[in-house]
Amino acid sequence: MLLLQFSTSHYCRKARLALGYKQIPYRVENLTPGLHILKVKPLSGLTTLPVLLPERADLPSVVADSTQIFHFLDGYCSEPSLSIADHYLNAEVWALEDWLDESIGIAARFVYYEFRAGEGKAIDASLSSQLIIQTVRWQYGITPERVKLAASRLDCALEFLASRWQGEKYLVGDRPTAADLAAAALLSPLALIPHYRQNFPWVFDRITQIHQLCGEPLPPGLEER
Ligand SMILES: N[C@@H](CCC(=O)N[C@@H](CS)C(=O)NCC(=O)O)C(=O)O
Repeated sequence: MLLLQFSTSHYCRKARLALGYKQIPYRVENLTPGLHILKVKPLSGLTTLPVLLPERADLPSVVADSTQIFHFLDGYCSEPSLSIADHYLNAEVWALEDWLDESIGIAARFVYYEFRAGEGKAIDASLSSQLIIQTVRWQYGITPERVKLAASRLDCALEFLASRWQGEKYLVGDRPTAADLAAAALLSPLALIPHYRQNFPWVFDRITQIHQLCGEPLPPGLEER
């Protein structure tokens, strides 16, 4: 299988966690932001990564969107499953996965790029890096007002996740599911931000554990642990 990705994207990390969790061998092709559209749009009709190419005649030729990749991988390799056999619990898994994907991953992106452009500029103050950060901010419409809303959305999410990840071991049920893998990937950009590291250390313990379980290298900010 071939995963088309941006090496630093938290949504691409999400796809890698699932591939790793299921121990499916795969290769990656890192695309250049902007130019990626020339390759991706004809394949999927979308402009976003990750895109998975299963590269087998009996399988779909293209699976685009990290949530669709999760579903595809669950069908391709049923164990370990990203789902739960119980119908109601499974509905909760996929509702959480969708919320994390459509809302929390985007909020994390907003807060992360605001941090990298301001307080966290020293992480890489080079002109090229700051240019990329400013381009991303423009592309996604990241303004201080929208960052404030994103930060309050994250506070709400972390309060909810605390009730699950801190108390029980996993977000739904007694083993990892699509919801845990999505949360581990989509909250990973916060690992570089001192506010989150200081106030929510349990988030980063769980992110670390899930990455280890999936055989995926830790995200920036957690590597040395
Ligand atoms: N819901 C999508 C979101 C993916 C996404 O936002 N990917 C970003 C990178 S983090 C992207 O490809 N952006 C480029 C673009 O929108 O042109 C998924 O889960 O795959």
